[in-house]
Amino acid sequence: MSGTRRRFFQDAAIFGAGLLGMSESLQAQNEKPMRMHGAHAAPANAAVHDRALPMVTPDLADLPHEMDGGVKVFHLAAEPVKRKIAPFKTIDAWGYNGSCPGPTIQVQQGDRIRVVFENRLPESTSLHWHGLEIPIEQDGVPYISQKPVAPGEKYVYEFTVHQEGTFFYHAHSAMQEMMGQIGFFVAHPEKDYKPRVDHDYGLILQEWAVLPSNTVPNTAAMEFNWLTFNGVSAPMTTPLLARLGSRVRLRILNLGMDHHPVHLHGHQFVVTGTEGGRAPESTWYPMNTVLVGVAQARMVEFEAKYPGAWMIHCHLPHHMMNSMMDLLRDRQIQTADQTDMKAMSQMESLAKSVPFEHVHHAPIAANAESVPGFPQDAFMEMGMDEVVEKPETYGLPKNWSAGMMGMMTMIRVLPEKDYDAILARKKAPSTQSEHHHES
Ligand SMILES: [Cu+2]
Repeated sequence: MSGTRRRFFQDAAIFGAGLLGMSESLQAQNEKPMRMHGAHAAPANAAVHDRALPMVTPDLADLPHEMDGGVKVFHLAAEPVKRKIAPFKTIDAWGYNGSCPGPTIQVQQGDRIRVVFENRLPESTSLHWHGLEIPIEQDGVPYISQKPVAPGEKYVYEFTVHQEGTFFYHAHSAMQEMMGQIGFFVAHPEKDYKPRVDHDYGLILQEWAVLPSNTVPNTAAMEFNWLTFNGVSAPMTTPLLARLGSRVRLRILNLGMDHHPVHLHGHQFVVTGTEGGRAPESTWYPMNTVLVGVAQARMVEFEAKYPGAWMIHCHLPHHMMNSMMDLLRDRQIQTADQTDMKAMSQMESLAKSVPFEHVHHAPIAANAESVPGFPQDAFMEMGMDEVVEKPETYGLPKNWSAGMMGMMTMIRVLPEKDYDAILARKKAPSTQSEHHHES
């Protein structure tokens, strides 16, 4: 095995590991040769060569499986989950296996799968397999295709996955969906897509209405104050990493109340697929913003040509911020009179009240208070680099976190040396607390 290829398995193994450890299926895949983009070594075995990379879902784990004869068996339990969506905000969501969104299920096209489902919620539920062409008795719709699964009960789903693509599983109950009951279901194609990619990342878009001093999302609300990728708001979202010159796939999935125009900085991408599977190459054209509607998935691919920390974010302005109301607790911003000194002092006291070290580095004008409309973004940009530090943030400019809010993440396109430096930090947790910033 060439050094390049060996290194690439190691990368895949590390990035596939997720928060709760790596599934057996991913370990199995990672032991097989994978192709580096470009003119790297030809694999010894064509069948293995055709295998797709596992998708990585930052801030979420993969669901492991065991084999029963030729059937891949997964265990999934619906249950209440405490989810820390921001350094100062933990919500009472519902999810699966202690995770919200639920853990990612990855299978191969053609697999026979069984999901042993357990309901640990206080009410009945079921599991729907969104986009999958399966027998009606597996469709997971209460009263229509099955009896609701009562609290404490189990239910077994079993079907063959004949499609390829980006699907999801979710409760087929509107309010439960809004409590967070969703997860990725990725079916890798029998023969990998062409061109092949070097990095494959998944992002689930969600919005939450959580009133100040509350932890339980208001699922009847139509306005949302918390926006998340994979269950966390920026700057807690773990940056995606890509080697300079590599080809990257993003799979973006939405199951909420709003549509999200997701924008990538600094690169053009093509939409290579939808929630219905791969799209023919003749339909691809350059874009940098893709509207991901409710119940849709979009797969986009691009060449990571330009080094830097490039934003990936929903471009709806109100989705590019976190809730400040929450920090105000039971006080209220005087929105009716924005020039009121009260409003500003409230914003200032809010900024001082957050229970962690943060930095407001953006200056304001000496006469700011006399300008109608002030403040807008002043005091919102709270740097909290240390609070959200992890290997993937290593080397970012000081106060980078002040520019990250709401439904945002970034892809760091890194030259070999910098990419490898981060990999090394992921392998050596003891060095993670050491601070380093480019000045
Ligand atoms: Cu949005």
